[in-house]
Amino acid sequence: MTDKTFQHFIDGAFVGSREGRAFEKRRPIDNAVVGVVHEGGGAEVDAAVEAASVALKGPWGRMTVETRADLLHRIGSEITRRFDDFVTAEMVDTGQPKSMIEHAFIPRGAANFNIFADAVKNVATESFVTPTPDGAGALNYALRVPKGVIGVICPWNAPLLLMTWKVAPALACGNTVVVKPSEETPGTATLLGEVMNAVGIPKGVYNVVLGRGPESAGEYLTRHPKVAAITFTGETQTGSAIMQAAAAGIRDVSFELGGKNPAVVFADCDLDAAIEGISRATFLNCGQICLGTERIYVQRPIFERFVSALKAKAEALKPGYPHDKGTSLGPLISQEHRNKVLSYYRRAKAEGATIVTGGGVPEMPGELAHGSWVQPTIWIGLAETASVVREEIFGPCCHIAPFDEEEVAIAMANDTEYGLSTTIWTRDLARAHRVAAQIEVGISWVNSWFLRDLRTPFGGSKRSGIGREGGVHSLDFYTELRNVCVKL
Ligand code: NAD
Ligand code: 6OD
Repeated sequence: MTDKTFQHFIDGAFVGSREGRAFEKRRPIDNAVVGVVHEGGGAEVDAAVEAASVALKGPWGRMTVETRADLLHRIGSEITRRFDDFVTAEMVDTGQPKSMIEHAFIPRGAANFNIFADAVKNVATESFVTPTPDGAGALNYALRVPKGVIGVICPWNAPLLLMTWKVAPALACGNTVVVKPSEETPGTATLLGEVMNAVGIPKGVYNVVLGRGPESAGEYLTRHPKVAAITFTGETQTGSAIMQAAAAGIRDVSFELGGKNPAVVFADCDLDAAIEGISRATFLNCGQICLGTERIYVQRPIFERFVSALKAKAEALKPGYPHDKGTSLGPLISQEHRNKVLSYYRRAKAEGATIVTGGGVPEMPGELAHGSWVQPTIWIGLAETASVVREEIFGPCCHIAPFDEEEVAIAMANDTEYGLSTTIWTRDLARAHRVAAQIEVGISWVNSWFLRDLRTPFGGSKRSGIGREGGVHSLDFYTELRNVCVKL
């Protein structure tokens, strides 16, 4: 069944690839072909970057901040008005449960535009009065100016949320964008093109070129000399390739990359709350959340209770059709990703793990038997050197290890090349502050997980990223500060 053609959105219009290059879009629930995705190359990227460059000099470039902010609010409202279309597009692309997409992902698409529309109107710049020999002084003040054309490269795991997290502040600051969504998830990025036209965003401000990464739209976009800055979310290795491309033009980058996030659970915690929070952190979105937990350290007195309670949570998850009310677990994004996750399931066994639950593929009925399903999986008993404890798997799985002393838990949590997020569970507030300050990550949650305030700095340490986005940090990345010095 091939019922949809996904085209690029360039200069306000949907267009196909010039050379007719395209690939099939398969849905993860049953691996059925549900559409054809046009694949962009050099010609499409050139056209999109040209449209975005021209738009900078048109009405968009002359618009006041207030008018721009008003337009951004209208984008937020239009996403909300077309809520069901966005939910459906994301459900087809990712196969995740409708209830989760409705509650966690699509509302964030609208919220991203609303929050940055407000933020950009309220951001101040610095000014200094400088003494001069004649005593009259000089006044320095800084202007925020857009950087230009921003290249936005996105992953597949929360397509609308992650794309708009970058597009909204970029537009709020007066830039234009060329977006390259993941080859796996073309749906919501193209739908957003319709929204842009509906609310009157000038043509060329928002462009989408579909395609893959290497030797395809992604690589051409990152190498394009007229792209002023690149914002990327995805794998650390891909970040490294993009950084090399950006180096050629000395372009700025903002990177949100991989993670191998630890949870630290102290014996004095509210155990029910910890189980609830960590089961979301490990299994939500079938474990395909960069902030998710794949390593859990539990203080010895509650270790057995914790393991059996998390096992019960894992075994209660119900895989199935996304729109079924009882479904609480979706598939992985693709057969390729499933092969990767299952290779870690085999490796865990070979490395000597005790499998608490899962470790394989669930039996699915009918057409679902062809989908990218895996069982939620918990291991114990591995050394900290085991590959499944060290490498990002990006699936619904975790290793749980006991600890005795706080310092040991901190050391184990920090023994990784990544540094994105952690979740700490304790009733002792002094300990919570102490531990949070010592774990080497961009984001620490205490007695919670994925609780977001969009004004706060978001990003990773070590190999989990470069820079911070969120609130004023996004505005800093998407603008250039230009100092004006006036002799008085
Ligand atoms: P990926 O790096 O494979 O792909 C991301 C995007 O980059 C895709 O659009 C892809 O086509 C493009 N791409 C690939 N190679 C490229 C190249 N050489 N040049 C330009 N573009 C290229 O990542 P993924 O598999 O889509 O997503 C999963 C990864 O993303 C995981 O590692 C996860 O941790 C990470 N992630 C991080 C965050 C965060 O906030 N830190 C958020 C979500 C996902
Ligand atoms: O909440 C966010 O702003 C954000 N960037 C979340 C990332 C989720 C990763 O899968």
